[in-house]
Amino acid sequence: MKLTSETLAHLPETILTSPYDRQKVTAGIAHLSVGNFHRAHQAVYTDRALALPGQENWGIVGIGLMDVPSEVQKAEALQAQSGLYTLRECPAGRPDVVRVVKSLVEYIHAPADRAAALKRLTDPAIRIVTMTITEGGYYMDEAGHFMTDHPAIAADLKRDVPESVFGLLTEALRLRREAGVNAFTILSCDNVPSNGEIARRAVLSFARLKDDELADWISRNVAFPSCMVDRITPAVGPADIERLNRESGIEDRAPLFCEDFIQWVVEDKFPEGRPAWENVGVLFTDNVEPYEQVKLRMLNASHSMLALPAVLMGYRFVSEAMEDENLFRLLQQFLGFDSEPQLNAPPGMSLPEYGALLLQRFRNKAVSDQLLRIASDSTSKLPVFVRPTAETVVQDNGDMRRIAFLLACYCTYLGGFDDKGTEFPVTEPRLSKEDRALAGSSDPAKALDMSVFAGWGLTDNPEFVRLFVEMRISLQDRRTAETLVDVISP
Ligand code: CS2
Repeated sequence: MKLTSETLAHLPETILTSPYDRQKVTAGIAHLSVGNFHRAHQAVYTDRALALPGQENWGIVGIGLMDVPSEVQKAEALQAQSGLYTLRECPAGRPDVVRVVKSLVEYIHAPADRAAALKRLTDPAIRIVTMTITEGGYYMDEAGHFMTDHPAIAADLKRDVPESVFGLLTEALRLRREAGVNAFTILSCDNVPSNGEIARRAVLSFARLKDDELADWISRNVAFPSCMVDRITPAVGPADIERLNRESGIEDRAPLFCEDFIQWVVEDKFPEGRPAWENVGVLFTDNVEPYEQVKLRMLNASHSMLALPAVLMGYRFVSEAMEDENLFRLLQQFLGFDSEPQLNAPPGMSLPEYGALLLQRFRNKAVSDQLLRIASDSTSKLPVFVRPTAETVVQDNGDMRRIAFLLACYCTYLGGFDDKGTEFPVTEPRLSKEDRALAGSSDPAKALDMSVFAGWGLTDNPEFVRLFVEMRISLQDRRTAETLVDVISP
């Protein structure tokens, strides 16, 4: 059965839907960059909220931003399906649940119709703009300043019709101000600490380069709440599409799968209103920071700590790598000795329990998340997920083996061959040529001059430099598994 708004009423009973009449739903949220994670997370909470009374004006209009073939395909698929898609939630040891998510009521591919995207963003009905533009998408340098000189930003400043996220937001806000329409709230849903503040800094910096007065207006009128988001959502390849459709019996051109765990902690700062997300499992708080810190520095950092060595060891799936006793111990030690001691637990949360739960989530075979998905864009992820922990360990002259090992694995991973000599794709869109050359230099210490490590203070500690060089040589001469044995030994 093809998935369309016509077939929605005739889905098999095994497929769940949130109980509301989609015909009555209008868009109140615009989401920029509709990745898998958005469709498995924010769109799901909103899908639940739309079933509550008085919520029908909080549908989502998705806006795709990237002009690449995969995004064009996704746009075509979602447009043909009126924004509908199936989502398979995969708990460990219990049957999967398949639902059709209905909250995405419209989809615009901005590169194909920039005017339509801008028009939607200036529509007074849109009161919240959410976005998932990845860690590196905020153009922050190592000191936390917006990269005003970055070629992508400089190019967008010259365009009449903007193409970047910040150009689009600034232009939409300018048009709203001109038309006397209230500003929307901007909610970043990326894995970045203080994502609200970072989004504010990026939007204001961009706007300031265009028009000082507009920047002042934005700073007075736009709210930028922070939030912590969590749900493991693997990439979906052609074989997954085939499998998911075979299992669900639905012909869906954009199906998804994810774990059953889901969490969203949001700062309650929505002057233009928001869906009743608090009634469908979202936690609202005045202080998101401790939740963000714990999630990024425990879960995301462990993901990197696992993925980079595991890829080199020839593993391709997270659950498979978690069965390697030594990798498992590496994560336990990283969590227990490096991350947890540096963190404050949010109210009612136990860090050891949180750590144990995340290891259990990683072990979930039904999800079979891809290590290469996690390893990709490590150049943007390591400074966000690992840097704060690494800085403290190195500054305190603590046991620096795990950090040195991870960073050494990152450099080897950039070479694109695992220990068995098998080539794997290295997706590092933000790695500069200079950094690539430093990582590949015959002098292993040179890699510490890469801009990805700028500001970490690593070279201030000679013992760290010694360890890092030792790890790099060991990775080359003895390979990853043997090096790991030394890292986890007492
Ligand atoms: C992962 C995240 O990409 C990564 O590095 O750590 O995508 C992770 O799966 C999500 O943040 C889970 O909420």
